[in-house]
Amino acid sequence: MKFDILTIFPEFFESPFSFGIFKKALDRNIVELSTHDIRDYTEDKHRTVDDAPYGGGGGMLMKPEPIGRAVEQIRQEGSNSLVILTSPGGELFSDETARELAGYDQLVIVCGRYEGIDERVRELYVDREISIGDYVLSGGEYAASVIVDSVARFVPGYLGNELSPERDSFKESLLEHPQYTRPENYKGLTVPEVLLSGNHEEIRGWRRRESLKRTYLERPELLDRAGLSLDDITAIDDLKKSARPIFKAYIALVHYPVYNNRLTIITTAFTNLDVHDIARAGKTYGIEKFYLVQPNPEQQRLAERVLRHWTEGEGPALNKSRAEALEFVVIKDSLGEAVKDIERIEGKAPRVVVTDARPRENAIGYSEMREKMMRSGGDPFLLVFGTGWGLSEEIMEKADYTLKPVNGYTGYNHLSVRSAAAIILDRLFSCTI
Ligand code: 4GY
Repeated sequence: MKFDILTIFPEFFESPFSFGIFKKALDRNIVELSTHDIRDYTEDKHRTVDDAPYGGGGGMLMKPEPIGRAVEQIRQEGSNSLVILTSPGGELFSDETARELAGYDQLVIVCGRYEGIDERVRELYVDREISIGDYVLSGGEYAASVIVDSVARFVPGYLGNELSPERDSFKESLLEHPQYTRPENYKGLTVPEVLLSGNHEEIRGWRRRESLKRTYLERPELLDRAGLSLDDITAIDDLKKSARPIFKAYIALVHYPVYNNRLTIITTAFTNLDVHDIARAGKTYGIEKFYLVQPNPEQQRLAERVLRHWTEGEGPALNKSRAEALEFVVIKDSLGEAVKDIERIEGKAPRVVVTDARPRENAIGYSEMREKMMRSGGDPFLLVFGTGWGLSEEIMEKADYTLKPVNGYTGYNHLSVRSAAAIILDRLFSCTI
């Protein structure tokens, strides 16, 4: 495997590749690395590599001609080569990309500097644009060295015989289990007994379970891609009983104040299906309590009778899990009463999150909201769903966050509140094993 790096700072690469395993692989001719100074491919007296952007706006861009000339000379036509541009706008680099890139005989890596490169270099020369993460570096050189190092690990022979890149994280989409070396007791912390037991079968089982536990607690989204055995799934089911990411979320279904189709404020009627389905979804996703906000006394009585049917008398015997779901439904006169109830339970007012089927300015996206909830350290949130034609402005205004509407790639958007609630709960609290 040959790495050719195009840069205006070739010296950058002197030190990173002159140590350890990479250096050894260079000496053994497993990998080759050459840096090329883009200035050497200029044709003017000042060896100019940058110029101002058309349309103004300040900053400088990398000129196309020197890069084009360099690529044309360096790229080995006909061989199995690929031209890569490192840029924050590229596809996100991963273990999988590294594995794939290791299949080429030559990687030509163009390091962007200044404000970026002329678009025509992309069009004419770049096969793949790769980003190493969502942040901006002062130059593509940092990214290029990350790519070179991680790709090299997948080049046959790079790690020697005894080590395999497959052994490490990410191939299986699981984090590494904890590791210990001597001393057995360090500052009062001792090595887990099983690792001293010499029982390799048990050690293997312990390591696997610890890997699963770390992944489940620290990077649960990785489990989505992990190849799990039934034993693994059972181990994770056990974990679910003892620990979950810390979040405290409550939901409310508001029947007043909401709009009707002419945007006047009304009270809507109790809907059996909505209450049952949202309760069961809420229970599934770890919601603490489900408030039915309904000020109408007759409607309250009706809702209570339905809930009692399942939670008292014969109900629980007929359907235990449905009873469990409906037991956490509480009727309140107003959203304010629900907030007070949470304050009483948690000793802290919840942050209120509202939902709306109509687009609004400053609405927050689902990944951002999920991160906020998962990283709140246990501070409570109240997720509010409207009925009718949506929550009144009075409620929307007072909320801490407004979620974006649930959408597909069509212009059509007419979900029932129970569908929207299920989708939103899944986006915020799903555990994908
Ligand atoms: N992130 N992943 C990255 C980067 C520096 C301005 C274009 C990244 O790959 N490269 O931040 N590169 C920028 C600096 C010009 C390259």
